[in-house]
Amino acid sequence: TANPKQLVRDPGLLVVSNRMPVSVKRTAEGSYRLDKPSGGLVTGLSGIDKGASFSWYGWPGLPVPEEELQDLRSVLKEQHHAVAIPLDDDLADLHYNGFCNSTLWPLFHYEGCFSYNRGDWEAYQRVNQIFADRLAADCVDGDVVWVHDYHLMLVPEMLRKHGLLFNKKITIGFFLHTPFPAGDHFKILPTCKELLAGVLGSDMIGFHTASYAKNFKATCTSILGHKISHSKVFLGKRSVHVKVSPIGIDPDSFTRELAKPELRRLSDSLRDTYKDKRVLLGIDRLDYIKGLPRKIEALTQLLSQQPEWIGRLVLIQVVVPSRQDIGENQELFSTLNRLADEANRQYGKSVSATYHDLLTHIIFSGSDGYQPVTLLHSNVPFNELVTLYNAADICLVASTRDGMNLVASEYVASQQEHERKGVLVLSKFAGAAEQLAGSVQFNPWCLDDMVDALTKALTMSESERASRHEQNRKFVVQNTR
Ligand code: GDG
Repeated sequence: TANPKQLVRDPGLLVVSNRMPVSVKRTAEGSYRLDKPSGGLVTGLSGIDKGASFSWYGWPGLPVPEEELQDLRSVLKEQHHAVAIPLDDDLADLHYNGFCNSTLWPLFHYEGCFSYNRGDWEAYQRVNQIFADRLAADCVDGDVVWVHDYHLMLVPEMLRKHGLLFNKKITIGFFLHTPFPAGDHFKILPTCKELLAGVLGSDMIGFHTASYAKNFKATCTSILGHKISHSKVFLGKRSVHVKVSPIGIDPDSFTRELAKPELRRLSDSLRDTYKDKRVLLGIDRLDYIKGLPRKIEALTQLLSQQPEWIGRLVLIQVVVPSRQDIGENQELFSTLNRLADEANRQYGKSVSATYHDLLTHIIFSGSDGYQPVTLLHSNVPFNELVTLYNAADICLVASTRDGMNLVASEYVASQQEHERKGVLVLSKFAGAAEQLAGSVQFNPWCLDDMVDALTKALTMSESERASRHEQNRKFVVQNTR
């Protein structure tokens, strides 16, 4: 069912992910607003060369009636290279909140809240088929289709079948942004075979780390019986390349932001507010994989065991709202508020408790009292994000599992011109730990280990900070996106 109009365009790159690079929001007046979502996938892919034949396909995030979608289409395409694949609300819910985020997300992050039901799986198959059908209709000979992440693992094989049917020569890539778990764990999933076969419809499959790639290949052998080599899975007549390509950031965008006088002023004000204190910084989506409660618990334990840091050490933790329909995330938010209140009551003195506008509020109200934990439940604009990265002495990433973690690299990029050379304290279960060897690494399941890592970072000599930073910097500037 190819569209004849499409046949004349030049071959190009079609990126596909669950969501488009912009989210569509309905305004109170009934029109639509387009927002840039915060999240690793969109940041990671924002450096793609968006030539004339580039399109990014995804679900718009809300049901849009067909007649209204027509108006949106040209804005999406012209301004964002985006193509909306509409989904029925109930189907989208079963796919996204059901199979994607109640089954695959916890499974891939080794979380015990994993659940499975056939209705969600059917919705997952249906959504993947809708995506594959749409792509097949739009593809022309020579196109490269690059499918992203755990939401769309069946699309490569579905698309390959279409390609064979219509004799179109397309190249299919797949990249997984999460960890790929060990085979013994993956086979908990009743539909593990179908998912593997779905991904193997690709010509090339990419992972952040060597261990995810190794797990994937081993699983292809143990579950499907395929032969493998160092970088290939063999499927009879065809072979699939398996590649390790850790996602990078654009360090220059941080350097450019840091050079702006307004940013220097904000960063200096923040440093001035905390001049007699050390600042630990966390930037995470609200998600149970990010180890957020542990960060507050580690700070509290450190203050109790080393009281000389009371009054001299603070944690500023940005918690970006995310996947708010997930029950675990709602509970997590209450837990975080409770832990922060307890820490502040136990060790803090005379400060106002709520912060709305991050920088102005911190700068103007933080100086006279002591609030060990400042929790900011909001999305912060890019210039404030860079200011925080730049002004913090330590960046703390405590994920219990994380595909890569771009925050770690962004912190390093924002400390480049900095005389303090801040320390990255990084969970050994974030993919970034395989690359950022200059970080101080710890096991987030062991609070004592985390406190030791923080203590090491706080007491490290200037020369060790500089050499660790240099090791990290080399990776960040060489592995750009
Ligand atoms: C998934 C995987 C993998 C966050 N808050 C704000 C903000 N952000 C930006 C950060 C960063 C991105 O969002 C978060 O990326 P992460 O990699 O840390 O985490 P996930 O969203 O879980 O991403 C992850 C990634 O995909 C890429 O493959 O690394 O492992 O889970 O870029 O800067 N940006 C702004 N305001 C915020 O408040 N402007």
